[in-house]
Amino acid sequence: MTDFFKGLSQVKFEGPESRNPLAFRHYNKDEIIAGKRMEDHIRPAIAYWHSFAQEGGDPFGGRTFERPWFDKGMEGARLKAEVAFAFFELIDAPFFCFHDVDIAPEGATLAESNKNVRAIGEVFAKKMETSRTKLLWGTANLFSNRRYMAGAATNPDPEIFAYAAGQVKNVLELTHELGGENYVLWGGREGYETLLNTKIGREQDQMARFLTLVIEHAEKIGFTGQILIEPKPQEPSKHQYDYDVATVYGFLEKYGLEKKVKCNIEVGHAFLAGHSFEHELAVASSLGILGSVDANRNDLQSGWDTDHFPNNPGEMALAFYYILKQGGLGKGGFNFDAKVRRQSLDAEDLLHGHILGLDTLARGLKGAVALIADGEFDRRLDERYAGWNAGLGRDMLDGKLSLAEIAARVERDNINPQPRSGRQEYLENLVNRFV
Ligand code: XLS
Ligand code: NI
Ligand code: NI
Repeated sequence: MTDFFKGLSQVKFEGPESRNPLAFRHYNKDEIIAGKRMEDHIRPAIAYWHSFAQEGGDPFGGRTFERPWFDKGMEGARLKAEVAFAFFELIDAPFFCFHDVDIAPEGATLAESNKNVRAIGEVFAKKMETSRTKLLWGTANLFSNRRYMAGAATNPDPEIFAYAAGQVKNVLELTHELGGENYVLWGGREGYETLLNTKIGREQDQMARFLTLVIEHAEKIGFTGQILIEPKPQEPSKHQYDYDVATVYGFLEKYGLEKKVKCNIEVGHAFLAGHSFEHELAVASSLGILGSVDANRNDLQSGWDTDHFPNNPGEMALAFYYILKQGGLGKGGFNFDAKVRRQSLDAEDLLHGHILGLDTLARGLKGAVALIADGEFDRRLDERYAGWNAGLGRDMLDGKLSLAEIAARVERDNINPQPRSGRQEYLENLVNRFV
């Protein structure tokens, strides 16, 4: 048992009027919305790394958090697992996510590291017999250790590719054994710092080979979860091969993997790529590769992937709009890839962060459901493109007319199109009614 959360009890829904800071005001997991429990729409997950491994450091100073499991090797890792599952219960989380290095210390060899990960995996399995918290996804950290400074799959040294494969095999199998519903590959250092020492085509072939090996192994062991790539444009590598959703799709298609892999889209990464979060979701959904979400936000003034907890219901409403339109995230969910700030030292700060995130998602979800139920938003969108449903529009789309025939049609019918308002402000007002 752990007394890390001494004095704190399970966070409950108390409604918007509640003055209790340790209660949900909007997140009400069992409330039925658009035919489904709120929790089943959101499928929220706790990120092991940010909540239990993060030390509160920044580029100018190290650890600010004092956690009784830090620097204590495997004994600390076991305590950390105790604390993690106690937290899952306090926040009533249906899911969690982890990297191998978050859960267990690295050993001197791959075999030793993997053994440590497996030992904590056994602790998880035991805990999960009685806990309701399931595994949304597992992943291997192929970016922190110095061996990965020039990439994992895309490293010029094939032995590093091989080492990474040994790590991924272990975590993929553990993810499968724990009933994980997805496996994520974030290409942390799959990119380059300078072109002067880099062969881009060579490295991309390596990355595709690695991904293919992962897919094949997943099939071999009977893992039926989603394999997800998490796009991010910079940081840590100056140039990353998984820049954004569209880039990832082009990569997947080039290597014939677009039906086997989807995307895990992170709010802060979308922003770094110069997009909005909803843009990335809409693109992924239109390409059929919207798999899961990393929920957070960036500090918009200082930039970078600051992994704040989400606090913008309006942004989340637009996100949910695209998710609901494709019928939900399926096996995916909303992983809180978010951390409390380095001055947020206390155990209860972990609760405040997740309450903020969950209430924000709940408000976003409700807003999107109301927007869709009202119908005007979709109607307006359909009307804007109605010309393509019949006549000239239909014929051009269906390939019935050549360029010359289209040109002739314009002259014959004296087509002289008149510009129409895009009604952006009207639509922004419309959305505002619901969020
Ligand atoms: C880092 C990424 C990372 C992935 C998992 O920016 O968001 O946390 O989600 O490796
Ligand atoms: Ni992430
Ligand atoms: Ni990130």
